[in-house]
Amino acid sequence: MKRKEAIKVVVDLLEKELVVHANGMICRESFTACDRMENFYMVGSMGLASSIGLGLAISLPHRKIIIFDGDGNVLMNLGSLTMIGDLLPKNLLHIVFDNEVYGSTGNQRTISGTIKLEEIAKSARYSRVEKVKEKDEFKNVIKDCLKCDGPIFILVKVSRESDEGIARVSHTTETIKRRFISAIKD
Ligand SMILES: Cc1ncc(C[n+]2csc(CCOP(=O)(O)OP(=O)(O)O)c2C)c(N)n1
Ligand SMILES: [Mg+2]
Repeated sequence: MKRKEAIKVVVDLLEKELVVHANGMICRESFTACDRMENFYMVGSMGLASSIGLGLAISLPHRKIIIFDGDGNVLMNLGSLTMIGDLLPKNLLHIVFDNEVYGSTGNQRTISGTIKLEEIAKSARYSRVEKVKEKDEFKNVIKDCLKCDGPIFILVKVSRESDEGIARVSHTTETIKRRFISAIKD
């Protein structure tokens, strides 16, 4: 499964969930699939989508918070997983698109091929941890997880391909923030 296909699987099932995106191609592919007010696109700050998602989950317990993360991003901020495991927000769904590379900057190898991120999530007390490779399997898992309490961690194994020339997020950072704040108020 390509990362853009995996992203589309989730996007097609979304309603009012708030989605915090890790930086890089994950933002661009989600923006291209469906640009939503409820999307917070992280620009620049690698690793922090999970920290922002955790903060939102604690502040907005009535809203479902989804994190679109990458393996390189998770590895940069592993402490965030342990903080999620300490606070155990029920409304948090953490999805990691794992291509075993820093895809957005030229496919340099990450260590997610040898270090099992799903085992770290289990140790960090996520209430449910899934690892999926196939699209249909991912569809079924995500449908179920959207209905369940968390914190849930889904590791989605994806290929390294990206589309040449895919659009960048065209909003300014101020617009991303303003739209997202109005989506939170809804
Ligand atoms: C602190 C910091 N280091 C490096 C970068 C450059 N950078 C942007 S995205 C990215 C790769 C992210 O990798 P991953 O989370 O695995 O996502 P992928 O691109 O593979 O989907 C890197 C290294 C950055 N933005 N910030
Ligand atoms: Mg990656």
